[in-house]
Amino acid sequence: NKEIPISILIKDDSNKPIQSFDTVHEKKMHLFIFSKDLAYFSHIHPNYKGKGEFAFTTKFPAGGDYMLLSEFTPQGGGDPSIESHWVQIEGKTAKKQPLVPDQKLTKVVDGKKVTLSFEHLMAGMTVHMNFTISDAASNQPIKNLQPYLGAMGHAVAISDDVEKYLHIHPMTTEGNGPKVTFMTVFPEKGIYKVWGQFQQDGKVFTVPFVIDVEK
Ligand SMILES: [Cu+2]
Repeated sequence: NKEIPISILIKDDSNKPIQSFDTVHEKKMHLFIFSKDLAYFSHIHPNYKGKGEFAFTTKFPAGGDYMLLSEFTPQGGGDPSIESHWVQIEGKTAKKQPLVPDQKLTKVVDGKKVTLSFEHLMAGMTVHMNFTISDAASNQPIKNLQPYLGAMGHAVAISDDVEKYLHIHPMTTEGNGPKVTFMTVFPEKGIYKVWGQFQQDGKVFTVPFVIDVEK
């Protein structure tokens, strides 16, 4: 619960700082923070200071282990690099939250009712994940989503052992809601936590689901 300044230095194989990074989805770096039990999630855009160094400050909600996972693309480097690092935060730890698959894939977040649906939810094959968003109070479909970081939404999925990570962008966007479809392949069966992030009226909302991917 204290603001902690953190810097990340990106070096190449010969230990030299990488100087230039491509802007991808409007940012040079996308950083995700997960608590070990995946109860806590944060998506941050560190500032690029130059000479390979990115910096940000953040507050961790409790003591314990957190994974910092960054995505960045060295200029001319093609696919994004994904690097992760565990940090240990001092202080009183939170009670570990068990990761249990949701029985009902509908959540209400910030006045929005969000339903997640799939055609097939199996490892190793293409999965279409549909997020359907309505106004929780009026039950009316939301049709005025705004692009968030250059897409109609972003989704991140991570396995319960915090080993397998997926950053998923929507397929061709049809309008501005109420349905946003993402396409991905889960590499292995197991329990994953998924966070969908969308924007309406200039505000980002994040909706989490815990899903069980079959073999
Ligand atoms: Cu980002």
